[in-house]
Formats: sequence, structure tokens, C-alpha cells
Amino acid sequence: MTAELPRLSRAVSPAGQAPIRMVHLGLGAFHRSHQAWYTQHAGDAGEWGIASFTGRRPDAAEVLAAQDGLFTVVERSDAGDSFEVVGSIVEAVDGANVGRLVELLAAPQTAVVTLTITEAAYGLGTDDAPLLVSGAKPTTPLGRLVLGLAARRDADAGPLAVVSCDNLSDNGNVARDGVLGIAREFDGGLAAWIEANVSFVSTSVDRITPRTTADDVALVREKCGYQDDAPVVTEPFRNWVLSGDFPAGRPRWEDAGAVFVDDIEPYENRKLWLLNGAHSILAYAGQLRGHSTVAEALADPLCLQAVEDFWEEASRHLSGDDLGIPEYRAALLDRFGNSRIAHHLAQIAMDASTKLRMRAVPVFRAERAAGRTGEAAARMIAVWAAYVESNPGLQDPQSGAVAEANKEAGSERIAALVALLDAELARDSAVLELVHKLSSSFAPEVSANAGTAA
Ligand code: CS2
Repeated sequence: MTAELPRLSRAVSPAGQAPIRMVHLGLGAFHRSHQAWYTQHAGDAGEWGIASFTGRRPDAAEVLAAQDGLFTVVERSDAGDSFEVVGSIVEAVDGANVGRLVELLAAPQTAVVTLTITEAAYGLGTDDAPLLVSGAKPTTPLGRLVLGLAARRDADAGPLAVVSCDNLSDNGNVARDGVLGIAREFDGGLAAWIEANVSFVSTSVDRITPRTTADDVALVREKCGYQDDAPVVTEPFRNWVLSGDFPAGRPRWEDAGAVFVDDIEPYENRKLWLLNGAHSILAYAGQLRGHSTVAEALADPLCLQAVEDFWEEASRHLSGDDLGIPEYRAALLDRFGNSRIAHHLAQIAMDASTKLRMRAVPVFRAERAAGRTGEAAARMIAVWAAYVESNPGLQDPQSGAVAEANKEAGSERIAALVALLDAELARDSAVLELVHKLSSSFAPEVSANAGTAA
């Protein structure tokens, strides 16, 4: 029998309720451990409340709304856990409530829109355009954002900043292109207004945040003495690098450690290649070898070697002493090895065709342009190819095309998969041969347990 405990709320944990000046699209665990955490720790946090909208489902908003937007951040290190209630989300909203989004974006005091809508959501938005024109409610995050920006223009509510926090290189410009593509279809005047009034800020975001589990909920209950149905477990490490203008102001995130730079590209590449690239290698190679978490895969010498090899290749294209690549790599080994954080490889494996385009392709191309084979980058693609052969149902924005590729065999299959990542690489027979050769190197028959079954 579990005792009746009070639900987490502003009555249980008195937190000031800041006025809404930020809107977020993509209310999930990462948003809560990152942008919401940074906003809570800004020196002027009392002036910056967040209205956060879910993506596809209302669930996360319902759970959070029932506890006044409050949730517990559990920072988990090897040394133990620490608990903090975060109160910067003052309104949690079902993403389908486009009316509320429109209302908030039309309000002059709204100054910043942050996005964690996943890499896969930045398509050209061609599906959205007719929906907007016909007056029906858009269902994609960028479609909804465009509708909100149209309302802002109509209300003459002034400029604002859109801040992409998804793991894409040049994410500010990618967001701008996506938004303008939809806006142009909707109304040419709107696109011109957006170009003149909306600043698209690029950022590199980092904080490893696995999905919340029932055990996490039970732990918070036991340690904190209240019922929180939406805690978030994360590592102590966090990083946020931003580049761009905030024409209507922003929270003082620098007080919480955020860094503002003129040229973000080296920081983005460092994070996308070294952290996310290693994650993708571990996701496919690790699962092929029977592992389920990042820490388990990293403890397998074959997987670790594949990561180290990739880091060698990637590091050649990351210049600048202030990037501190050796320290960054050493820190990553520590972070990945934090076995108290159960970061599931299956979660990282999803949406590969978008992720590998950012994580493997640039290094592969740079290595080949320098006259080398790019074998370690090729291996990242190869282990994905091997993984989708035995796991054809893997979630992917191009799942139809992956299924088509899987109907082919041998090098034809590899060619079709590589074509989903990069047309030029797919035309290079040496590339295809290399990826094909490597795709059997982590096959299930050489799994970690293969030699032990006597
Ligand atoms: C991961 C990222 O799921 C994935 O693709 O590589 O979510 C990663 O954990 C974060 O970018 C860490 O900041």
C-alpha cells in the first residue's frame, strides 16, 4: 500500500509564476531538462514564463498542467542524484490547440519561440501549404508556427526570435527555410514580413536526457515526498551555444552558462559529429551486438574502437584550439560511461536517414575530399544498413524508401540506402563498395555472445 502523497503543484513547491514571454513547440523531456532548466536559472527568470506546446499527442501537456507546469529535474551522476523543482513552464498546452498558439504569438510581450520538434520535422513543408490555404488547422509544428506568425503580423505585435534547438547543422537557417517555404505558399506578403521581422537563431544544444521511466517516478515519490508524474532524469552536464539576434529580448541564459558566439559552425560540428555521431555508431553497432544502452555498448571494445576511429576522422575537420577537442572527447567517454543513466540505443536509432546526413555524411565527404577513404564514417552508415536489414520497422521519416531499398540485395541495397543520405556519395562506386564491405563487420553472427555459447 502506498501512502497518499500530495501532487506536485505550486502549493506544494512555491515557485513564482512568471508572465509568458516565451513559447515552446515540442514539450518533451529534453525541452524540460534544457531550455526550461536554463530559463529557470537565468538571473531574470521572474520575467520569463514559458508556454510549452506538445507535438503529436496531448499527454505530456495534460500531465504537466495537472501539476501547474512544475516538474522535478533529477540530475544523475556517478556520485548520486540531486533533485530540483523547475517552474519556468507556466502553461503546458496540447499542440493541437492552435488557437492558443495564435493568441500567444499575436501578443507583443511574446519575444522568443524555441523549437525541439525533432530533426525529421524540418521538411520543406509541402504537405502543410494546402492545409493553411484551405483554412484547416495545420498539424505540423512549422505549419502551426507559420499560422501563429501570420497572427503576429496581423496584430502588428512586432519582431521576435525563433530559436531552433534541434540537432541539425545550421538549424536557424534550416528553420527559416522551412518556415518561409510554408509561408510563401500561404501568402507572399507573410513571407516578406517574416523575413523582415523574425530572427532565426542557430544553436547547439546538449544534455543527455533519456525518456522518463516508471522507476524515475517512483524514485521522486520516495525521495521528494510528493507525486510528480513528469520528472526528468538527466546528466549534470549541459551546454548551449547560440548565435543570432533577439529583437524583442531574451532571458539572461548566460547566467546559467549559455554561450553566445558569432560563428556557431565549429561548435555545432563538434557536438553533431563527436557526440551525436558516436551515439549513432553505438545505436546500430551496439544493438547488432546485443547491447541495449549507451554505457553497455561503450564497454564493448569493438564498439568503442568504431567510435574512437570516427572521432579521429572527425577531429581532423574540427579546427581551432578553443574547441578543446581532446578534453571534449575525454568528457564524452565519461558522459557515455555514466551507467546510472540508462540511455537506450533504440531511442537514438530512430530517424536515421535524417540523423546520419548530419552525423556521418559531412565527415565522410571531408575525408574523401582530403584523399582518404573515410572508413570510420562509412562504418556508421554500414552499421545502420546492417541494422535496418534485420529491423525493417525502424521509425524513419523515409521509412517507405528504406523498405524499398530493403527489397534489393547486396550492393544494390547499399546503393539505395546511401542514396537516401547523399546523392553524390551514392554515385561513387568506391564509397558503395566500402560501405558494403563494412556492413557485415558487426553482423549478429559476430555478436558479443557468439563465442561463449558452448
Ligand atoms: C541522441 C541525442 O537521440 C539521439 O539522436 O544522439 O538525443 C543526444 O542524446 C542529445 O543530442 C544530447 O545532447
